[in-house]
Amino acid sequence: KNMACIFDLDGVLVDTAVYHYKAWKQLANSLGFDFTHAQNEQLKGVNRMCSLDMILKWGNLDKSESEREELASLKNSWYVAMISKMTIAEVLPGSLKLLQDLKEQGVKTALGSASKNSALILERTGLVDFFDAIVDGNAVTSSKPDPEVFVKGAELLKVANKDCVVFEDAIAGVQAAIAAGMKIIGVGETGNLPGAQLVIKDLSAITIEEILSLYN
Ligand code: B16
Ligand code: MG
Repeated sequence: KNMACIFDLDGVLVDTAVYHYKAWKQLANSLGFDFTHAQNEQLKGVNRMCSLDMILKWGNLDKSESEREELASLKNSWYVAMISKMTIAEVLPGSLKLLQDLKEQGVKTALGSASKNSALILERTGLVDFFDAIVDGNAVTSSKPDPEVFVKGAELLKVANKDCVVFEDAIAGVQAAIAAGMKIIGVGETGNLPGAQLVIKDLSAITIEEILSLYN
């Protein structure tokens, strides 16, 4: 079957969500406020500038365009310092095995990430060679929940949207995949990701056969 798997990066393949959280929290604290864990959930999958705008709103702060650019790049410098030290050990359980199996069986794969730092992360963790197409924050204009990132991936793989399965940990990402007309396997806690066909704890909890059975 001409189907494909499209993987989100942060929170699905690698454990970088914790670094985003630390860096945003440090930024908010430096501005004199804090935000909750539940609020942080809303930032997942959302691009850098949109995340900053949400955080500034929570802190009731109004910043000019140039101040916002500065704050975003400050957060990014902290984040990049953290991910520059990442190792293969931070690849989440089951990711490597599933990517290997998909490659062996000739199932097409794409990355569908909002991050502009995906190249560094893929290089640090040795995952780069597993993808037939890479679509990240540098390749799109609209942030998840807009479907652009996944639609571009399907186009590059020459697979119909309805024949793509998206792996996502974020509410915004699940919404993007729904808008693209794709199937969704949620990664994380059940109940947290309405709209997913299936929610698994991590990629060690799924096989290619189970992925293919979503089409029956
Ligand atoms: P960057 P994903 C997303 O990656 C993260 O979940 C989100 O928290 C982050 O703000 C966004 O990437 C942008 O990342 O600042 O590195 O460009 O989950 O879509 O792989
Ligand atoms: Mg994610």
